[in-house]
Amino acid sequence: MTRHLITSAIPYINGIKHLGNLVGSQLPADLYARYQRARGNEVLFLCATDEHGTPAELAAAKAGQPVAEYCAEMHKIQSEIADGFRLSFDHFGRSSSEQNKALTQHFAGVLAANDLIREVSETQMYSPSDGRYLPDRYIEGTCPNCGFESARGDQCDNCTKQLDPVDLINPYSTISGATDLEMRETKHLYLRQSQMKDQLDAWIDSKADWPVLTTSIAKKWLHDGDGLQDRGITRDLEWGVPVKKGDADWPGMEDKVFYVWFDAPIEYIACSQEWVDAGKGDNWQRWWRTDAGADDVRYTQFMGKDNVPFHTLSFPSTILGSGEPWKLVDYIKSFNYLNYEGGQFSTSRGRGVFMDQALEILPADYWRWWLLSHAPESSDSEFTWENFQSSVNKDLADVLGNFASRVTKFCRSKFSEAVPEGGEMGAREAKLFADIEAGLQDYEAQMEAMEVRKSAAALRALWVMGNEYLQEVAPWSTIKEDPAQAALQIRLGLNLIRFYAVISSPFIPDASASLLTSMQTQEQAWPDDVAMALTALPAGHAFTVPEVTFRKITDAEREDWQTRFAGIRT
Ligand code: B3M
Ligand code: ZN
Repeated sequence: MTRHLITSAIPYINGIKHLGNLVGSQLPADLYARYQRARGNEVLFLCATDEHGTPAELAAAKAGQPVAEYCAEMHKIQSEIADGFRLSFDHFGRSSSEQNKALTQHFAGVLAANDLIREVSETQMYSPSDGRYLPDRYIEGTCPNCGFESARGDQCDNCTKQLDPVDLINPYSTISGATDLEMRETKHLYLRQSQMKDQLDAWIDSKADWPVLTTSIAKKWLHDGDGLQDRGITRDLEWGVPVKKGDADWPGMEDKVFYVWFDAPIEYIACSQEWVDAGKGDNWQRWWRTDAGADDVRYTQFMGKDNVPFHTLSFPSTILGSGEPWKLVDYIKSFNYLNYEGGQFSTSRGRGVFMDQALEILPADYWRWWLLSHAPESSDSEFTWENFQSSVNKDLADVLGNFASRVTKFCRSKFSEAVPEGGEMGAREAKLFADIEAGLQDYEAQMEAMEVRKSAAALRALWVMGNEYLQEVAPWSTIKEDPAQAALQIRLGLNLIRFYAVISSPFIPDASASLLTSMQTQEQAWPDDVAMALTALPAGHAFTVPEVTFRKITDAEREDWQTRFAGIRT
């Protein structure tokens, strides 16, 4: 038995995530967690909301709520939607937790003691009317490039030019509209990542089995230009983890908080403490501390490609730089982007389908299947309503759903609602067993390798084998001359339904559970022995005909959704 620690990138708190976010981290992480549990391994699967930083402050201000209240509400909403998609987190934590605050301050303290933090003086926009320094996004003004009047401090939305707040003509505070902004000198902390460069380089080199997408991004940051740069880890905000060295104050840093990307990955660890404190587990150390047994843990992280630098370089700098026995990640699975109908999914522009909307129109399994079978692994992929309709209708309704329905209905009408007694298996059945065994091995290998699309294809191939068998042996014809032979074929068909329910559960957990219920069994051990698994339901075992497992999406529905989700979410 292996112990698997699995984390998904933690979604920002500032709103409901779209399907592109979901397929880039949480959903494939769930697939892997469910698979490893199904194989009998011990799994700790963690996720959380990423609650600090400017985006959280801005979203709360827009909602007219205090930021703590906004985060608490949004956490609850995101948590419910995660349940709706059947994301099987052992704990869904919050980066604003007390546990994360203490741990973040602890790491800063040990990094400082190890001389890996330096203080830097910088000039930054200060707003006397607001009584605070303004982050780039809190400053707007006229773009020096195109004349657009509400260009942001970091970028002009009109001409896309990257800007520095000092470039803006007539800059003003977006908080109060104040124009009396001034440049002031302020001190910030930098993590000396450049000191860790060789160590990180050697560590990345030792990961020959990682996806190229992951290592190429890490290498680029390590070697392009002047190489890995030190990184600012403090900000002039109110909402965040106050800057301290462990429990001790940090002179000159009284009004500052840590940068959101410093504390967010530390939440992976803090989340396991939250899990224990919530009474769901009793020992987080054996997952995270190599001096408490975590050397035996296999730790896998899932994320979109934009998050890779922080997970391959920044967070490892924190971990390695601490000099303490923390568990480092063993494998980083990263994803490209999912596009939407010829453009990008976009949270800020409200473009695409958002997680709550998706669940309003169809159950989770339909989405899980499409998203995972089209995961953007080797390149970006695209969601179109046509492709969604055709994949769901073919794979789920025609192949899997129809198989379950034909076999059970035929049995009910020609025999009874119980597994029929049957004759001896012959050559065709032996071939099916062999095919299924090989197909299952392929499926397992792809799942182990986290090849998400290939896993989906391998699973579908197994469903197809059952259909082909049924089509060939045609029990509806056999029954006329040889009822015992037809009974045998149907008995095998019923066993295949149970087998499919078991092996498909990581992809489509609800459909799997309802097929098992129809087959009136809870026997869902992984089919290590295919011959045994395909004879598990004995003659006389009662079942019921399942309700429609998967229904087809009609053209009218598809057109309706296409129109409904063509616009901008407000
Ligand atoms: N919240 C970015 C994102 O949701 C960020 C991930 C943090 S992982 C520690 O894409
Ligand atoms: Zn401009």
